[in-house]
Amino acid sequence: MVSVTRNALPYQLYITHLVGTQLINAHFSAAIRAAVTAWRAQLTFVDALQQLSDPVTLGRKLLPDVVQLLAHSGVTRGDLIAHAWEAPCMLLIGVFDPDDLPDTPLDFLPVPASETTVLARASAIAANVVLDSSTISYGSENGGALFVNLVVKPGEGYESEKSQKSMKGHTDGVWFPIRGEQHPYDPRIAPSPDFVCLCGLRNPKDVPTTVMPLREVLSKLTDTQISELTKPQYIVGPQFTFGKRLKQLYGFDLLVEDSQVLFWVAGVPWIRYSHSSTQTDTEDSVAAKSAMDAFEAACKESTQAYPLAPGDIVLVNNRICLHGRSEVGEEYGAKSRWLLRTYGLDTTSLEPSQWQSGSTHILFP
Ligand SMILES: O=C(O)CCC(=O)C(=O)O
Ligand SMILES: [Fe+2]
Repeated sequence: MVSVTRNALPYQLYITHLVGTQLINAHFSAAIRAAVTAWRAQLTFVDALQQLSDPVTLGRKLLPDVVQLLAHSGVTRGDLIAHAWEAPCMLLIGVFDPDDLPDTPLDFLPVPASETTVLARASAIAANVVLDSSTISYGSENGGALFVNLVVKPGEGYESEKSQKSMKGHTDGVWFPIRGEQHPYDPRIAPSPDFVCLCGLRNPKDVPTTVMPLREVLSKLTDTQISELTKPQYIVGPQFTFGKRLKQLYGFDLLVEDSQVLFWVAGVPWIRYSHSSTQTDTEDSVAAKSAMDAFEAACKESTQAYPLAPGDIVLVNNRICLHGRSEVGEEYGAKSRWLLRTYGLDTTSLEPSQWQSGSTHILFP
């Protein structure tokens, strides 16, 4: 017997697992593609665009079709949900055709109304609903827009620079509590997303989105380091995209103290981390800081690259996986890199006050 292992799985099992993963993703991609194509064929462009503004109703509409198409391939919805909580991320290749796009926008908003962006958005909504996830946004990020362009912003200053740069491993919405926990400032504050959905529209230089599976990261740490990361001793601030609005809303220093980086949820490790937004307390936190440094190094060593091609969608599980990206570069507009982003969250246990009033998909705050 060859005793090669990957992530502690015997080699043969590892290969079977890999084939299974790719196969289930391919079935999921094909089912979404077929369901969204059929949906789109019945509508005028204006009606299709209009339906995107109500993701709950659209999701309900698309769900039975996707589930039925999956059943033809021998995949149940339960299989898929289990897979989505097992795999760090799901790469769906060729979900939509990217052949009707204007030039890459110069800002995160607005998302241009084109055939391709409509298909991409409907596909992301379909993917989320099958995973028992609502497609959501936060009122405090980009004005509550459900989808945003991830593009290079021209000009001077921090925002422009950041849009060109690489990103280290992080979870999105890091200032928000993990699902199941309450925010210390205000119980109305909704949880961070379960899934980060990135749709590839353009990526001429194959700049990868990167993912770091948490289990792999943790396998490189000592028990002591893991135990430090689990202690409520870290300070978490809001990521840049949320900061300004949150400060207006709360009007005081927004750092959450006594936060954990690592959580054990029903025996499964969950992560809340961003290099730029997570700090340790001052002098007496040597062990906390060194565990964070080791975590950061382990993330770097556990990085997998996903250069999204136009028409692909990646669903990153924001609890059991970190993500980032390589450097994008200076080019903007024209045919430069362009992703669309939205979020997925299991909202079944949310209180009415955790929604922005009057909205079915924008969370508070
Ligand atoms: O550009 C990418 O590939 C990912 C960007 C990202 O993670 C973010 O904007 O939070
Ligand atoms: Fe991100």
